[in-house]
Amino acid sequence: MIESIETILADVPTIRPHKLSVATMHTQTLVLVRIRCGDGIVGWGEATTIGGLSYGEESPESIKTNIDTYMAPLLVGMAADGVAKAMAKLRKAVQGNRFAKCAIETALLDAQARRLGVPLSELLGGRVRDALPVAWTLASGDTARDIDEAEQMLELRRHNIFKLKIGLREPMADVDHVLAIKRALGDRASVRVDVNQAWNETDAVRAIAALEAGGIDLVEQPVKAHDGAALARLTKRFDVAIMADEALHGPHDAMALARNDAAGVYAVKITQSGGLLAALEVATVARLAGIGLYGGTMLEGGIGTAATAHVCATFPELAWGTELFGPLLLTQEVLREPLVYRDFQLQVPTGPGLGVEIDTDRLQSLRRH
Ligand code: MUC
Ligand code: MG
Repeated sequence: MIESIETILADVPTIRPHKLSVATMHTQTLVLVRIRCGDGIVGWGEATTIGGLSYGEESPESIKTNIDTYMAPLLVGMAADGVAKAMAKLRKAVQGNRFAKCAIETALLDAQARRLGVPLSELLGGRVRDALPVAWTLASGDTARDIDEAEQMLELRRHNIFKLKIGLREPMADVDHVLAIKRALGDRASVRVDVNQAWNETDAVRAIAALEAGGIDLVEQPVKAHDGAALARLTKRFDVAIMADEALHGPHDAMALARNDAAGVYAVKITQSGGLLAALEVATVARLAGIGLYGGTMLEGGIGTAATAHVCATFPELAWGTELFGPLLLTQEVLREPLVYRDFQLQVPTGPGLGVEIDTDRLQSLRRH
């Protein structure tokens, strides 16, 4: 039986300011969900967003309030081993709130996989890979600092894929910044950009042409999330791969974008999709439509990152790797044993459930009171 559902907000400083077109982050707020079950098993889930309400329509505080006030009372008392029934009840009674639903589903699935003694990936269809390529985001806002950071990552053999956050400056100033980094790194790295919806279509055409000519491999969400038609025109116009991120809020969007040939790559995010199983559906639509896959992040800590890793480990094709570096951007670790990053890859945990354990003392010191 589901005995209790508790939500915890934890504010963790980042290792440096993280500059996106929509916000500059100095801390990340983790929303952690702890589900205690009658058989003594405890499951954990997580939701994060970026910059309060600047990125998505759920804030850390709304996620906590909506779980505490509306979702937990619906689920407490239900059978803990009936995850699908619990989630069906939640979906029927609660509109939207994809991030909150994702955190709850993660905790229920973590508990159920622990109960069965299997890694979570085995409940999601089974893993076909044990390690995932991981990109690093260069977002200090300073070209020289970004190049130094990339050189360090290459030296450590931690990342050889770099995603640059742009869209804050004038488009061609951003292009200069990106191409200076690409020139410094050459063929030693894949350089990609994430515009976070900042450009109109005219700016996008000009900037993407220059980025493509300069050897950039991928352009993420150049235009507004709601402008699928512009995204489709850009996808058709350019050889460089165009990725949908904010345009992709779950399986229905995945289907609609696929019908319009609107993007060559999908960023699969568990929170944005509304849960782990919905993220698998997004990936299935992509696979059937010949769209490449990328494991996306909302800069989660260890719990959400491990959950996404279990999802991505089941993908037969993962042409664009992942960006599951969230815990590495944080100054404090909430896991007892950190996730392992080695040889440019994240090792997918092998223990039961998510395969990670929370450091409850550390969490106690980070939690908001
Ligand atoms: C996004 O838009 O993809 C992912 C990596 C990063 O630095 O920010 C996020 C959000
Ligand atoms: Mg993005």
